Amino acid sequence: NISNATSIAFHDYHPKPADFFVEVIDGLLHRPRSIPPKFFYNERGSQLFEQITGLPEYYLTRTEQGILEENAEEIARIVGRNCLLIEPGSGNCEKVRLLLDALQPQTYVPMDISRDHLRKAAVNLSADYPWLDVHASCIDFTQPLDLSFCPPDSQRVAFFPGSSIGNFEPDSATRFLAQVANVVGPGGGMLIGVDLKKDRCILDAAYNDATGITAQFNLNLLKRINSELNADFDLNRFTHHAFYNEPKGRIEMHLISQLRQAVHIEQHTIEFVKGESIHTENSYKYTIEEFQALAIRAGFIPVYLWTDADALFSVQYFEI
Ligand code: AVJ
Repeated sequence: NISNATSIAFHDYHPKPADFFVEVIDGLLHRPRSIPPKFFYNERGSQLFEQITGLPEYYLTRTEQGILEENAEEIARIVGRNCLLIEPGSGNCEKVRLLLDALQPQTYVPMDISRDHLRKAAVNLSADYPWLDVHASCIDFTQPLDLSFCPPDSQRVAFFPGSSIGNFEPDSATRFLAQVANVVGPGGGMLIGVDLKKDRCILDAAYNDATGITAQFNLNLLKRINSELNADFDLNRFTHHAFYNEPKGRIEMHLISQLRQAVHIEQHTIEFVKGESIHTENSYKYTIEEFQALAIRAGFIPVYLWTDADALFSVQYFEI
């Protein structure tokens, strides 16, 4: 399982693929109805998310990028060079590029469940960073990660950008970070992008863009269920609804049934009353203090953090 360049290896942990049908049916039969946000990202969904990251209202991606770019040297000083860099859910491996020249890690371990995307992304990255040892690992990041292929003595640092942590319920976020802590071990670190609490108008706008790309992104879930699970959702009878739930500190995305209707998925019939919602995503926002407290519960110690001038977004560094 080693590809043809010397600086790249591919490790397959054979992650169990999600059962789209079972999870969708389960989510739709329970009240309140829901669909897990991980299913947004089919080819069309990933394309739409790409478009979201370029929207004027969606400050997250560009702000995090700015923070990483402007502070790359300082981040490298604080994190330390020559580390072994692990990225759970590395996707296209684009964000890590902002750090590699400054950080000069010895080894980079991109981890993703999507085998083909991982392979492509790792090959592209390796071509641009021939000095870097890339160990692409096809794994579900809830699976235990065996890093015995890596130099044992280098400091392990996890990189988890994009406020992906916002998709977890705070309790599962704590459990997930505890697992990360376990993987990086004593002396290890974690560099994580966390979206911050702010004026709700800014948050509401980021998930209700004027051009309706986020609405398309949300509705694409139903399109995907129609084409992959042989369902008959009428996309004109559901509307995108996103709002900041202030008491819970999260953006919620829903698809709202515009009328009383029945939808069929294989042998199942799901009846919606007018105004009934399918909850499709939570995106938690934290204050710096709240997130540090969460990371501390997971076993981390806050070391340093960076934000933009408007304190929209944070990149936080922790150690064990
Ligand atoms: C990829 C989970 C960070 O929560 O902002 C963007 C996903 N949803 N617009 C986010 C998303 C709607 C995004 N994350």
